[in-house]
Amino acid sequence: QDLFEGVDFYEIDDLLTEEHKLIRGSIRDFVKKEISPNIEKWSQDAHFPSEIVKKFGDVGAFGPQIPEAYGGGGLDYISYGLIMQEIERGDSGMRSTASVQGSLVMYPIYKFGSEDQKMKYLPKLASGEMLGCFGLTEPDHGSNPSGMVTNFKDMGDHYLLNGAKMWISNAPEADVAVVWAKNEEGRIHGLIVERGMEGFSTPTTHSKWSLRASCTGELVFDNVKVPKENLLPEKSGLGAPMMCLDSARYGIAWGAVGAAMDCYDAARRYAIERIQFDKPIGSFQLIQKKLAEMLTEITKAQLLNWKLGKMMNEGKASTAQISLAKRNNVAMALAIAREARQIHGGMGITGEYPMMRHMMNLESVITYEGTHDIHLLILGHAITGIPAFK
Ligand code: TGC
Ligand code: FAD
Repeated sequence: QDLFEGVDFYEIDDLLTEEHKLIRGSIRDFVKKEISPNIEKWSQDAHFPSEIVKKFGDVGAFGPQIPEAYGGGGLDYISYGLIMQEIERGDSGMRSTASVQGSLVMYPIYKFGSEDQKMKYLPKLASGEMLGCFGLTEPDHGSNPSGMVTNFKDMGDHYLLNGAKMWISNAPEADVAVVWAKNEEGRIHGLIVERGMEGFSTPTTHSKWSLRASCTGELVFDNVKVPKENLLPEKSGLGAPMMCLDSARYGIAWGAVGAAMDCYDAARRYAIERIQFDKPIGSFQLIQKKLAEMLTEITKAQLLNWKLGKMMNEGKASTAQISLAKRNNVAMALAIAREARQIHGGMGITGEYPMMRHMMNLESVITYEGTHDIHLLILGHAITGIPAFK
């Protein structure tokens, strides 16, 4: 039974509106009902529950920050963050499904798409009638996406797309892919590629030890004819996918706090219940130190998220500010998952408790959307004005 009640040591709830708390409550209830009872089995079986897509749509988890006119929730960025936090409290892979759909598929179509593209895709993506994925990373270009080789040629009445993307969340089940590719001049553009287009395939990536309930795959383009109206017209260059990443990385900063809270909550309960040397292990100072440090780090991360959310709402959060939060919060969650696992002793490695699953999931989260070190370098660039990437 999922007994989670939330962590709010600093009364950060005072900074939230009634609407924020209602939204958080409804997603928390959803996670307890739809995700927690099943997530261990889905993860152990490496099963992506495709029925969750429609359910996410019904509960408003897809594109909460997209205007209602296009089927989104019309909500602010703090609501969006709270939704990601609650879903990742359940599982990082489930949050991946939702954040890719909202920030990496709906957001670019909303921000860079034509009115026809918005009307065609956004309502269906918001309702979960369609699932999308985002193709930026390639086998030879991960941290350095500007080196991508996937390309398209203007054939007069259509574009011809060739290349491959790797490590793409949702790919094996996606109906549409927002794909970043270079034109003949080497300029990056976004294209909407639909399942069923000839020459387009999405092989599944097997044998992951992480995000096992999320489906990951490749996108392979072998002379795919893409209609000209599928090019996102309003922005080109690497800045376009990077703007999508700003939104998704922000959601991950909140999501990681959810995973950390779940691990802390489990560890606190276990420390009080588990008896060794005739006492609850929570009476030992070493265990209390672990719990006190977890609570401290979660509280700091919550405050960071709230302030970042305010800046996102005002449109003034910088990429480096988002990097700081993503980097800090994911590393914090991973450290807490490890400590919480240790507090559970041998029981901690089983699926009876969530920490080991969170810990393995967070190894992907600390890698995708920019690795821990790439975010450090983004901060180094902001501090010194000197990019260390090249
Ligand atoms: P750089 O020279 O810095 O920039 C190239 C052009 O892009 C512009 N730009 C931005 N514009 C708007 N917003 C941003 N955040 C921007 N960042 C960069 C920049 O102004 C420049 O424009 P222009 O007009 O001058 O050309 O680029 P670089 O090639 O040196 O690379 C910089 C670096 C390394 C920081 C960047 O490429 C990076 O962040 N690498 C990490 C790659 C990454 O995060 N990939 C994520 C793939 S998607 C994913 O992982 C989804 S997982 C989802 C899930 O399952 O939840
Ligand atoms: P590399 O770039 O090869 O990096 C390897 C190591 O080198 C890292 O430690 C890195 O920090 C370090 N490194 C690289 N460059 C430098 C440098 N200049 N200075 C110092 N160190 C450096 N991508 C998508 O486009 N869409 C998705 O939906 C998506 N989903 C994903 C899901 C999962 C489960 C995973 C694991 C990845 C996903 N990714 C996705 C890809 C992800 O964004 C990349 O894995 C990530 O950006 C790192 O790229 P890479 O794996 O090629 O590592």
